[in-house]
Parts: sequence; C-alpha cells; structure tokens
Amino acid sequence: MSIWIKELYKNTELALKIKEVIHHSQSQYQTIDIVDTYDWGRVLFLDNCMMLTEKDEFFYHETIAHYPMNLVTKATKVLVLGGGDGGTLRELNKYSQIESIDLVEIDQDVIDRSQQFLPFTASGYQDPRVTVYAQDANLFLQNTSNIYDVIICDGSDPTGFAEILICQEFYKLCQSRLNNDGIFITQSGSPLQQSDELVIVQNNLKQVFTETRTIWSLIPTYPGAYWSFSIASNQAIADIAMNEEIIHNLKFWNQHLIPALKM
Ligand code: SPD
Repeated sequence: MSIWIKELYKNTELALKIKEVIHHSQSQYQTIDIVDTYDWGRVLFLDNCMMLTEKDEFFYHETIAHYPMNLVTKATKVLVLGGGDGGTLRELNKYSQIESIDLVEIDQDVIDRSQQFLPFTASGYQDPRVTVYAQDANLFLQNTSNIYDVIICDGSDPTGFAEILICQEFYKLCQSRLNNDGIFITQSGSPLQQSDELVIVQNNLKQVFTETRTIWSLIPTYPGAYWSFSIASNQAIADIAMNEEIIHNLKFWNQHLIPALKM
C-alpha cells in the first residue's frame, strides 16, 4: 500500500510518496509532521504546510541567508525571526565575520524536533555565537534593545499566528531594530499562486522603509516552484561583491545571482 503526504494550496495539490512516517505531534501552536519520502528525503510540514524537503531546502536557505549578507558591507549582528528548522542558521554560521546570531522561534517544539530528526538543517545550534529565544517574534522586537545589521524573517505562510508577519506594524518594529544601513529580508510567497500576499508585503514594506527590492528563487516543492523574497532598507540597496569565504561552499548561490534574481 502506498501512503502519500499532500499539501493542498487552493486548487493545486503536491503529493509526495512516503517511505516512513518519522514524527507526528501537536505543539502549543501547530501540528508538526516529519516524514521520509522516496524522492525528496525527509520533509517537514507545519500545520499541513510544507516547510522544507531535504533535497531542495538549500535553494531557500542559501537565498534568504546569503542575499542579504551580500548587501551589507560587514554584517556582524544578525537576527533570524522564525527559522526553527535551523536551515538559515546553518548558512549564517558559515560567516566568520558574524559575531552574534539571535534566533527567535515561537515554537520550541519545532527546534527540538528539527534537532532530533532534521540534522541536515539543524546542525548550527551549537555554534557559540547563536542565542535562541523561544518566543513570539513581535514580542521579542518590542522588548529588545539590540540593533542588527541583518534581520531575516524566515516564517511560515502568513496565516494564524504568523499573520502578523506581513503587517506594517511588524515591519515598523523590524525597522526600529535595524542599523542605518541594515537589510531586512522576508520570504513573501509564490508570485504565481500567492500574488495577493506578495502585493501586501510590498505595499506594507514601502510604507515603512525608504528602499525595497523583490527577488525570486527556485524552490521546486513550494506552490508554483517560483518563490519570492522581499528586501527592505532605510538606505539605497547597493550590490556588493560576493564574500569569497563563502562562495566555494554552496550548492546554488553564486555572485552572478545577485543581479539575476531581481524581479
Ligand atoms: N509555503 C511555505 C512557506 C514556508 C516558508 N518558510 C520555510 C521555512 C524554512 N526554514
């Protein structure tokens, strides 16, 4: 008998054939499912929404981590909002220039289960530069006095408790915690299947920041496969050279992508 795990988005369904069910639980915030699949390796679902697959997560994590890092001359303080699976953290850990990475994930269970079952993404939690806050990102931003060079919003689709992640008030808080030449980046959905979400993100970012940019990346297992990330800053966003320390160690990202991914 074959068992499939499916993500239904509006009128489109993606189904992956399961080799083994690894984990199923209900946390305080959401259902957490981890399965091993025939074609995509281990896969993490939160509330039935696919977060990552072992085979293609590098497209997402390399884009959301390296694109902003290469827009700031020398980023040393980085904040990750969400990202409990650790994939973004893994990419940031590659920069020796970074002095501290704060990761704010609302759901401690996502961190714990990722460390237990997704070692390919959750490999960077032991890095001494990393501080984990298991709390709501909005509350963290309201209460912290820290200022960051790069803020990365690696959240779920903006529904339920994640709805706030595309609101102007949330972006204002992010802006208030950014250095003058700092960069904010957020995943902003599929331009093909979630264009309404992308328009809201762009409009709200433009109300808060002086400069914005939208880029795309390829994430084969996300709805539409064609995915957007939105970037914002209080200063002109200047492209700078790729960090030579990092470039040889990546699967997708390279310096030619900086102009090529602009939408
Ligand atoms: N439709 C899925 C959007 C999920 C974006 N976040 C993924 C988290 C990977 N670290």
